[in-house]
Amino acid sequence: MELPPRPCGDQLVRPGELTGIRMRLRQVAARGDLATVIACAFDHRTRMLPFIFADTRMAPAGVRAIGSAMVDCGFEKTRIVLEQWNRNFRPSRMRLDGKIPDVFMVSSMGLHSQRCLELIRDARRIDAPHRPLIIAGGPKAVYQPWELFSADPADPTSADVAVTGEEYVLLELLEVLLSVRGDGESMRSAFFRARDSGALDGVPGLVYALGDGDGVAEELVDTGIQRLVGDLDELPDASLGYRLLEPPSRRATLAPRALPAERVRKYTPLSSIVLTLGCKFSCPYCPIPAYNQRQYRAKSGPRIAAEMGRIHRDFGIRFYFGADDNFFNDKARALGIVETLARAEFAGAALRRKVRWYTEVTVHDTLRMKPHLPLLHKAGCRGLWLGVEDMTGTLVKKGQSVDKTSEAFRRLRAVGICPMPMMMHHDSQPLYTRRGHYGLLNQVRLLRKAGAVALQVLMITPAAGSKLYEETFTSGQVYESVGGRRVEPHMYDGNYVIASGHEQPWRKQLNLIVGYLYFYNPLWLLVALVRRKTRVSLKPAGMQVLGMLGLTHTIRRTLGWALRLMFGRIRRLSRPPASPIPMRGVDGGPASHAIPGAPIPANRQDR
Ligand code: B12
Ligand code: SF4
Repeated sequence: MELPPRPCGDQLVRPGELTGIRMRLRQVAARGDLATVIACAFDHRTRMLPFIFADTRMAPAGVRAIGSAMVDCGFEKTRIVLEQWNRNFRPSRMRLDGKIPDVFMVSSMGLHSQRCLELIRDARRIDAPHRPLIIAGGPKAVYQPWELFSADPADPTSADVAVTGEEYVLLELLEVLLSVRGDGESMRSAFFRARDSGALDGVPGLVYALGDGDGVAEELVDTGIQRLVGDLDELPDASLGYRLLEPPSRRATLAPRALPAERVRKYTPLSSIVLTLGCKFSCPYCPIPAYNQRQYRAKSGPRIAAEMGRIHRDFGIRFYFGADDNFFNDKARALGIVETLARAEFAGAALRRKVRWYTEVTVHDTLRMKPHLPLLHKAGCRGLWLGVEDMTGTLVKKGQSVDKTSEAFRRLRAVGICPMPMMMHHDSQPLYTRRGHYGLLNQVRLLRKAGAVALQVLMITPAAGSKLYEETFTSGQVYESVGGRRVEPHMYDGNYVIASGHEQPWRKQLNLIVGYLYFYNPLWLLVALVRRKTRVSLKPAGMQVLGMLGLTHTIRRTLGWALRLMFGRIRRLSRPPASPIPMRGVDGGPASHAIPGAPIPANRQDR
């Protein structure tokens, strides 16, 4: 199921409202002394192609955005802990300036949710009177918030509240809590009072539990779909979060101080940065358009230039990855940003001499930008990831075709921008076809000929919040276990075949490996070295080396699964995971974030 939109005309926060809340919180912050730890959940079993290396060398923008918002509002005592760097971190042992923080936040993608629950479980080991308020957020909370709560008295691993939206929702929540909090009262106690008085029900974008036992949820209240901030220039300065990073270590506890600015680049040489959000296409396997309520949001060129310049000045970071869904989505806006970056100066020098940036686009929109590709290069762009999926357009049509894809790739290469295709393997695509371009290897070959510098091949996998999600389960394609091994959340990353109607799904699993081997191998490394005198010089060779190293991890992690698929018994699910805990909206109707058919509690009269 896709996330439902808010009523037409009510999808966006009023212009200036985020700025207003930031100013109001600054006044309150001066009176309090709130200490906050924000953890980023990360399951190290997900480390393989296509993003191995980038996954740990780019401090995620989500936790940084939340940390930046806290500092911007005056809550300086905030620390960001990345499980990518601190895998032994134990929230039960965290102290900031010698005391247990008031708020513990955890951010998680769906595939890291086991680690997220482990962090919540551990935070709950702190005895109740001293326990911080536990707030969960990030994509897991957005699409499946109920999984962050437990109805099991034997394992009451529940967050206090899940934020199903962005920083604006968190700040609204904090404003309510701080307005009811008494002198010396804990944030957790203020939260319970606010919850019980109904004060949270006017903040769209929250899910909280009601129940008598500590952490045992009897029902979940969903305050609805968030309102989105339309003008991304209103967001707090994203560079602030870099000052909050916990230094990498093997300790369970926190260091006395955050990572010094001069050491930030060593651990995170790549910076992910929000430029635009949203996409006009409606690919049925993708949750992004519905999440954005069909809105397209952007920062202005000057704001982006200033942000890149500041991060470069303060932390020395040169490489930026746009957190875009489709950067070229709106040609005029994209051009505006590109033109600004091409002429921007920072500290007396052209910005483009100091920074390089990369992002995601579609083939269709790249061709619409054809005349402007040289300008894109001049603006510092050196690589684009393109959602090619299936070049023939059989799986999904979003304006791509063999000819169009090849043309887009050739044009990018010609101006010195590396095209990086993202492909999606599916049940009906064979490994190879004698004729035509339908086979996976046929397409990999075409892409290589057209100039692809890196490659991503993933199996189509049900994504929570997408149109196809439920049908993939109800049609019996999604596996529960294979050969006695349960399919775990970290396996929903497209690298494992965990949903297929194919009679020999092990073939699909091996096809992914063969597709990669066909692209990343010593022969093509050699070719890339020989042909280094092109506009992209040694980058293809570098990507070959990284690809081969990454592939060893992919093979090590997924080959055993291929064997299970070959010999093991496959058990299938017949329904998507729904909340076992009854869920309702604030008015007692169905909850916006629940899967249809999930239980709705009878209206409680005792609130
Ligand atoms: C950049 C990116 C990456 C990068 C960088 C990750 C990193 N280390 O930073 C790379 C390329 C490595 C990557 C990899 C993958 N990604 Co990715 N990625 C993105 C992308 C395009 C942008 C993420 C981002 O930085 N956004 C900007 C920040 C500011 O937004 P945010 O993270 O959503 O955080 C906001 C809110 O969620 C909220 N929030 C976040 N945390 C918290 C915490 C609290 C307490 C609160 C209150 C709020 C809150 O507030 C934030 C500010 O608004 C998103 C799509 C998108 N546009 O969001 C997909 C996305 C996050 N990726 C996704 C996926 C599936 C993957 C891969 C599995 C793909 C693959 N098959 O390999 C891998 C996983 C790799 C791994 N081992 O983790 C999915 C996650 C879906 C889900 N339900 O979890 C997304 C959402 C795309 C999608 N399909 O919808 N990805
Ligand atoms: S083009 Fe990409 S971001 Fe847009 S809907 Fe399709 S898959 Fe999602």
